[in-house]
Amino acid sequence: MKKNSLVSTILIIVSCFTYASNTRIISSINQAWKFSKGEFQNASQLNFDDSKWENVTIPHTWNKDDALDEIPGFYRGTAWYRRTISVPVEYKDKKVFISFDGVNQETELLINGLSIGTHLGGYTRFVFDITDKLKFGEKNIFAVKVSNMYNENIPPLSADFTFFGGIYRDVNLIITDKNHISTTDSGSSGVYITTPKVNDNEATVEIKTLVKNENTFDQKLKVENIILSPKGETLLSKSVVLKLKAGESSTLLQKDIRIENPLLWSPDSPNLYKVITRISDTKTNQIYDEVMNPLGLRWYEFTTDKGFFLNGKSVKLIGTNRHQTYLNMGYALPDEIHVADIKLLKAMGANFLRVSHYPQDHILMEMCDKLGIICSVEIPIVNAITENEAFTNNCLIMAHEMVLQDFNRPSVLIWAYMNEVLLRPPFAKDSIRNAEYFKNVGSLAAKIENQIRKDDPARYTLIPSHGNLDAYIEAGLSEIPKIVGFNLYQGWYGGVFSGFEEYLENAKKKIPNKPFIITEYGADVDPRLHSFQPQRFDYTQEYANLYHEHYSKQIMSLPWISGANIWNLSDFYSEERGYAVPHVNSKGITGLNREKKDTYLQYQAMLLKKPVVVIGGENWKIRGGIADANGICVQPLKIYSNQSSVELFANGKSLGIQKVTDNIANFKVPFVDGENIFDAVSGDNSTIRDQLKIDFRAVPENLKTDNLSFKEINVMLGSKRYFEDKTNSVIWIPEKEYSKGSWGYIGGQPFTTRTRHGAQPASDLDIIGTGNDPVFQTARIGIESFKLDVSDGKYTVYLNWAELQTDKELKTLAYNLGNDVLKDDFYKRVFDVDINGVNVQKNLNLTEEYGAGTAIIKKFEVDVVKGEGINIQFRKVTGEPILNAIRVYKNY
Ligand code: GCB
Ligand code: CA
Repeated sequence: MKKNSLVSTILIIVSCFTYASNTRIISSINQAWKFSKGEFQNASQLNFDDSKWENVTIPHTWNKDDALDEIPGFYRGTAWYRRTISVPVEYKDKKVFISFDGVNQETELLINGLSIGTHLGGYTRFVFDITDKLKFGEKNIFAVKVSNMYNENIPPLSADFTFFGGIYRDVNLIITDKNHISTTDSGSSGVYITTPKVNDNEATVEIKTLVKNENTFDQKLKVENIILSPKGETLLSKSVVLKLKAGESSTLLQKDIRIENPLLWSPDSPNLYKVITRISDTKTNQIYDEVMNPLGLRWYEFTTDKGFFLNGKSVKLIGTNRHQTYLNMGYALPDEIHVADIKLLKAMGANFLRVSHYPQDHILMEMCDKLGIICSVEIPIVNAITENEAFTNNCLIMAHEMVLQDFNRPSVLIWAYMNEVLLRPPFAKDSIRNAEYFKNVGSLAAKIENQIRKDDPARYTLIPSHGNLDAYIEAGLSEIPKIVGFNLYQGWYGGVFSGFEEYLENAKKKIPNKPFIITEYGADVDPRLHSFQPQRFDYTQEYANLYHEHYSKQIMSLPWISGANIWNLSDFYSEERGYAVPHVNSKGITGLNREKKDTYLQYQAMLLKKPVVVIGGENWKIRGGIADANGICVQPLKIYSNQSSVELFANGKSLGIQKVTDNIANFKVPFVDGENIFDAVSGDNSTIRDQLKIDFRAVPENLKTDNLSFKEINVMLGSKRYFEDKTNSVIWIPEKEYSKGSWGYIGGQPFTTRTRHGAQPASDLDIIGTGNDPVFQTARIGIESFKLDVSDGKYTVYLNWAELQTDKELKTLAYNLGNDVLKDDFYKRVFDVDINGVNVQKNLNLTEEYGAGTAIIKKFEVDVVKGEGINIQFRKVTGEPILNAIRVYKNY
C-alpha cells in the first residue's frame, strides 16, 4: 500500500512537470515516510536499514497517544523521518526547493547524507533550496531529524498546551524556473502587498517583488502585476522590465497602483481581490514564474475610548482564540479541519480570531481572508523568557517569519507576542534579580516591537497580559505595543464575576492611552457534567454559562473595549492538566470533536443577525433526576434566541411563552420518565423553531409508595453534579441524604480539594483506569451508610471508589522526557463494608491495594427479602471511610 503511494507520488511529479513546464509546481510529499523515535548515526545514508521503522503519513505527530494516556509525560526527544525521492532528470535545468509548513520544533534536513539546513521553532514555514544537492534521474534519500526536546533558547519554554512533536504540517517540493520569484525569503511568497491609502472612493496599492535570475547568463525580464477583481475579472495590469545579471536578485517596487471605487473588505463583505505576480521573457513572452496573493482593501483604527473602526464604521470585535488540536490527532490535522474551524467560528457570528499562541496553518489563515474574520497572529513566547542572545535572536527570527509569511492577508490586523510573559518569573518575587529579569523582558519586548514595526509599519501590535497588571506596567509592557491585551479569569481561577469589570476599570485608569482587547476569558466545561447549583471549578456547563453570560454583557457594554476573544474555540490538549477531562483544557465553547457546548449557542444567539431559536443542552440527551409521586421531575431548560419571545412545547403540550432577555428564555420543564420531546418556537415567526429529544431516567423519591418502578440508580457522593456517561448510556445524579422510604447517604462530609485557587468541589487527579473521571472525583468522607428502601428482589450493588487524598507529586516538568517517577507516600484509611449485616469487605485499604487515584468498582449481588431494603454500612478501622459513587441495578 505504502509502496504504491510512493510510486504514484513520483508519477504525479513527473507528469506535472512535463505538462506545466512554464510555471512553478508545488506538490506535496506527505506520503511514504519511514519514521522512528531515537538517535541514529547513519539514518541519512542510502543504505541505512529502515525496514523496521513505522510507515507514516504527514501530517504526523509522535505524541498522538502518549500525551493522552494515563502515564504522566510524553516523549520529548529526537526522532527521524526518511524517504526516497526519485528526481526526474528533466528537473536539472530547474530550481528545486523543499518547504516545511510546520515541524515541532527543531529540524535538520539531510539529503544523500549531507546536511542541507536547520530550522528552529515549531510554528512557521521554512524553505531550503536543494537544487545543488540532488542527484537528478536517481533516487535521493531525504532524512529529516526532528526534536521537540525542551530547549531554553526556543520559545515556548512552558505553556498550557501540549507541544506535540513531529512534521505536522505539509511538506512540499517547489520546482521553479531559474528565473523566479523568491521562495526563500523567510517562507514568504516573495511578494509583499501594501495598501497605503484606502477610502470609499479609491485605493492605492504597492507591490514589492523579490526576483531572482539563477541562470549563468544575464536576463531581461518582464515583471507584471495583474489585479483581479473580487469577481475574477482582470482589473488592471502593471509591468516593468527588469535586467538581471547572471545570479543576480533584485527587489522591485511597483507604486501608485490605483483602484477606483474599491469593493472594501470587511467581515460582512469579505471582498477579495487577487494579485498575480508574473515574470516572463521580454522577447519570447515565455512565462517563467507566477505567484498569486490575496488583496483586501480596508482601513482600520483601534481607538483608546471608542473601540475599533473598520472602513470608518464602529465594529465590536467578538470571537475566540484557537489551538491547532483535534480529538485524538494532536497537531496533525488534515486541511479540512482547519477549514471547518473557521466555518464554525463564522457560523457563530464571530468576526475575530486570536491565532493563539503561535502562527497556524496557511489554509486556516486563507479561510479568515475569505470569510471575513479579523485576526491577531502571535509568536509563541509564553509564561517566561530566557535572558540570553540565542533566545532573543530566535524570537526575532520567529517574529520576522510570522510577519513575512502572513504579510498579504487582509484578515490580519495585529501582530502579537509574549503571552502572559510575567506569569512564571524564574526568580523570587520582589528580589533584585527579579527586577532585573522584568527589565530584560521589557527590553526583549522593545526589540521585538521594533523589528515588527520595521517589517510592517502599518499593522497594530499587541502584548496579552495576565491578571498581575502592575507588573506589566512596571516592566513597560503596557507602553511598548500599540494595543494592550488582557487574559482575565475572575470568577474562574478566583474571585467573582464582577471582578472582571472592576479589573478593567482600574486598568483603564492606569493605562489611559492604549486601545484594549480582552485577549482571553473562559471557564472549563466537561459537557458531560451538569448542575442546577453550579459552582466555580465544578466543570459543569451551567457554571460556564453564567460566566459567559456575565462577561459577554460587560464586553458589549463597555465602548472602549475594542474586542474580545473567548478562550477557546475548542477544547485542546494540555498534557499536565488533571480534573474532569485529564490532559485537556476544556474551556472550549466546542469540544475536541467540535461538538457545540451551550456557550457556543449563547454567542450564536447574541451575534447572528438571522433568527435563532435553539434549545440549550443540545448534546445532553440522557438526563435524570428525582421524580415526585406523579412521576414528574421539574428541571430548568434554557432556550437561546434573538427573538423577542419563545413558546416551548413538551410532548406536544404548551408550557407557555417566555420573554427572551439577554438572548435567553428560561423555562421550568416537567420531565417524565422516558422520551421527552421539546419544541421551541419563536414568538415572532413560527417557522423559526428547534426540537430536542431527551431520554429522561426518573428515579423515584419514595421507593415504597411511588408508582415508578425502580430500575436503577446512579449516585455520585459528595456531588451536586449530574454526569452523563455517554459511552455506557447511564446518567449519574447528585447525592441526597437518606430519609425513610427513600434512599441516600447517612453521615460524612463532601470531599473538597484545596488548591492555590481555593477549595474546589472535585479532585484534580487523573483517575487511572477510567474515562469517567468525574464519577470518581467527588466523594463523601466519613460516610456511615448508604440506604435504599427498595422492594424485595435481586439487585446488583456497584461501589465505586478512588482514593483522592494523596501527597504524590503529580505536576510533571514542562521539559521532562516522559519518565517522571511518582512518589508513593499515600494517605492512610482502612475500613470495612457490610451489606445488610454481612461483612463483604474487611480492612479495605484503597491506597495500599490499588494506589491512590485508581478507579475501583466492586460489584455485589444482593437478594432483598422481607422488606429489609439495602443497607450498606462503612465501618472505620483507621481514618475515615469514603464512598465516591454507587450504582444499584435491579436484576429482577
Ligand atoms: C491563560 C493562557 C492560556 C491558558 C489559559 C487557561 O491565560 O494564556 O494559554 O490555556 O489561561 O485556560 O488557563
Ligand atoms: Ca503520557
